[in-house]
Amino acid sequence: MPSQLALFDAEPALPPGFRYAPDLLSPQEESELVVHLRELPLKEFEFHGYRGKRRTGSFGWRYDFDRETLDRVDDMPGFLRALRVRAAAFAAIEADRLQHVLVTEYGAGAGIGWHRDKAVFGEIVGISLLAPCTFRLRRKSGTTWERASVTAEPRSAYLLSGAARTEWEHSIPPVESPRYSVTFRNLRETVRR
Ligand SMILES: O=C(O)CCC(=O)C(=O)O
Repeated sequence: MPSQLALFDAEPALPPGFRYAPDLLSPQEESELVVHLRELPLKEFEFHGYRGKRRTGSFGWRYDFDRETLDRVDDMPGFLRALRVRAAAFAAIEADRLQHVLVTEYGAGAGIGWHRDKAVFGEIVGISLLAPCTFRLRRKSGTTWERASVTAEPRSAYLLSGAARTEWEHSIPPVESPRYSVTFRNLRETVRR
């Protein structure tokens, strides 16, 4: 029988469909990627006039939050296509099924609120660079929330699929120093154009 202390100490289990790999990239690969990411023409994220303290850029496809449309945009540059191969291998998805990528730059003090990604997207593979962050997950359970979290370390990858993708929300509290995330998403069959 586990002791009561052990029960209180137990971390809530991560939701089904969530996978995490701590060292997808080497420090050298991370540095090279950051050089490329800093050259991208990222724009301040804005949603119905609200500024999210993040800068973002999309390739392949771009979701327009104001118009609620998915639009074709420039193809991924070579360095993101190479990263996509690594992301796809981790997620056991064919690389060309990850047709969209979102690059997000979080300045110190920036985070992202609770949300589920738009239904036009299927699985999500996120790669974290520079600062670590707490990747939080929650799901409504009666009148309370089931919660789980993981530290997304620099150079790590996470996969959101299954229930973790469709039933659970995620959020990231403000980071202490700059962080980049590169999130590859696949388009659901019904919206593929
Ligand atoms: O930065 C991340 O890893 C998560 C990004 C995210 O949740 C989003 O852009 O919807």
